[in-house]
Amino acid sequence: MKRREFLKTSAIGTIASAGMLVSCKSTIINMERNKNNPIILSTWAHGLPANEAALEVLKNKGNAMDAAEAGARDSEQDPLNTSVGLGGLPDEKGHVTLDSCVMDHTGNCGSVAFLQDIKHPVSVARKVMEETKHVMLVGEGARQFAISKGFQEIDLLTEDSKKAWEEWKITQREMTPHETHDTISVLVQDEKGDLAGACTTSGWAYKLHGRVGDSPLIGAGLFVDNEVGSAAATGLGEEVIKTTGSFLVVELMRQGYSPTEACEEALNRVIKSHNGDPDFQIGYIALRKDGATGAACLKWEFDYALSISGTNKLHKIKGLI
Ligand code: SD4
Repeated sequence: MKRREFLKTSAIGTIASAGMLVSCKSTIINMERNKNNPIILSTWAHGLPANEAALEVLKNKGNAMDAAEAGARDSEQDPLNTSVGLGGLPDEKGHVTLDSCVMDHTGNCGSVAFLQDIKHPVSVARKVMEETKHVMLVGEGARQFAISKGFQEIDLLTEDSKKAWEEWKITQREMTPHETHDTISVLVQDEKGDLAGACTTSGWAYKLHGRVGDSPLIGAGLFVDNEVGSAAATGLGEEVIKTTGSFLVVELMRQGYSPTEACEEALNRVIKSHNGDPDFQIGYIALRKDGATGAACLKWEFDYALSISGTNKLHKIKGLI
């Protein structure tokens, strides 16, 4: 087993990590590879069934990427989840438009944005990663690519979502993603210790037609660095994008912050840029290479599901402000 030592030196010092040198702070963290593998960490309460689906894949010899994809698919196919895939609330024009990305332990990634009529955008994102030279496909091009790969076209607007949209049209009340949260992000560490992640959403309910959030953007909605850890976001995508949130969380872990401290520090920057009083939600989850996990949210409450050592449990945390 490889042993990594993260050496935090004073203010701008160095981290010595098996030959890797990076700036950081003081203390030594032994980055032993986690022995409690596998670990699955997912956003919100529907992270519980997503974790189960991911675990099943791992039990059948799937790797971290297979498991993260399976977890995300579980939410995508759930018509009762109004923020993901089938049954997702539409944009202002009544179109369900989907954003998703995946990233594996090699640093490879794939993404789709503004994708319509396809039930499993996470699997299309994986195909972009594995079967094209590109990272990201959007809109009609992404849809055509999906169809060319055998994905079925289906109407994702359920009767319930249509009804909700028709009611919204009467008032056109401004909503934030927090009112209809439930984007699923799944972070997995498999038995080999490899990390991978997936993120998938229908985004901000009743958004402008064409709006894309953080969830398909590598570094914003999701980031995986197999040396250090992985992180993923939920909440107001515009604000996650402005701080490249998930990348920031992983970089802070590289500098020696614990997963929870890293999530908090990333959120502190948002709090500062909104004069201490942001009126929206962002939640981060983080999984470090040594198996430490953490999460934080800006306001109100946030739930995440953690599956570790055979137990899959929902954890509730309070906002920083
Ligand atoms: C977005 N981040 O499109 C997503 C929304 C979300 O829980 O996370 N909802 O901005």
